[in-house]
Amino acid sequence: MCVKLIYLFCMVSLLGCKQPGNTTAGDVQEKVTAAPAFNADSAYACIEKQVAFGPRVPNTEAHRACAAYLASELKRFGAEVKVQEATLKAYDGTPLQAQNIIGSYNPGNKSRVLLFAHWDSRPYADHDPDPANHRTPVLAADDGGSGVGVLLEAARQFGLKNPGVGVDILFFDAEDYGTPEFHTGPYTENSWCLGSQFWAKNPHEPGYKADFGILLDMVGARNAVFFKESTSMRYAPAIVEKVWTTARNLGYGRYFINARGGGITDDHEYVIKGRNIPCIDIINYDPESENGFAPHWHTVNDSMANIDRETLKAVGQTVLEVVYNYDNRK
Ligand code: AHN
Ligand code: ZN
Repeated sequence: MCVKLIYLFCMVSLLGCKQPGNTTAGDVQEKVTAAPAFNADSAYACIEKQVAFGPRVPNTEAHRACAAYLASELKRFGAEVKVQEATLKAYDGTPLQAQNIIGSYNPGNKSRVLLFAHWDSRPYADHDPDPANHRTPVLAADDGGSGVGVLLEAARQFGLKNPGVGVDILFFDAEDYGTPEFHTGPYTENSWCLGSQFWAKNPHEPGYKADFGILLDMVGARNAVFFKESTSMRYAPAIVEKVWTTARNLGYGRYFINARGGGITDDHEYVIKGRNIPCIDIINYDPESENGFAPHWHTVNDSMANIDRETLKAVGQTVLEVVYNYDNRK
């Protein structure tokens, strides 16, 4: 009788008290789904910091300084950091001193999510309305800076709260050194995405695999629109649906449009084909607009003036939600 009473008392206190450790099934479920709040101010500051170096064009001092900054930030946020150096050949034969920068969380976990963005700046504003600017390097607040800014803030959150799953944040170099519009020689499609092409053939870890990947490209502009990009839909339709549904449920449906966009040559293509990892590209590209990309794209106006915290929040919170909710045992 006495033992039974003690047992009853223990059960009541176990169920009744919401102390740490005394979790009910409902609490456990809540914990799995609780992504931390993405701080858009912090992402914005990361973009400002990159832009302050000047255009991060390969073979320049700004590029070297920014690479050191990115690696040290990832370390500061608790990631295991690797820097992959390579000399890559540009469309015109110029040797580019490139660095792919990788920050890993839970490196021992076999189940992994790959989050990536390019960090280099385009050497030519060759889409500027003024031809006099075509050889001016781009500041790349949006085209380069924004994806990195969002992922650095995500990294800070991974350092504060373990996402459980393995996460690799990969900053690709030399994405934007593609054949310029003014070049009179042959146009080569594979002149873009040089850093990801190299990495796909020489991953930072032999045989590297991830369950899926998400590329962020131009995710910082005011009123950005993310359509379901074609290559993503072909190779990773389930990931597209997961991300777009998550965004809609968070109230970000005005950014993540529930319609198909065009196909974009981008880093995800090389990660998909080279490493057999299903990847998607979240990219500000409107198939119904005149040139598809935002008006500041590859112009001297790709500055902080276009960057909007609300867009950063929509993308960043969606990515955190997907990562913290991902459980490959489900
Ligand atoms: C092409 O223009 C072929 N691809 C666009 C990839 C890109 C450039 N993303 C950012 N800058
Ligand atoms: Zn670009």
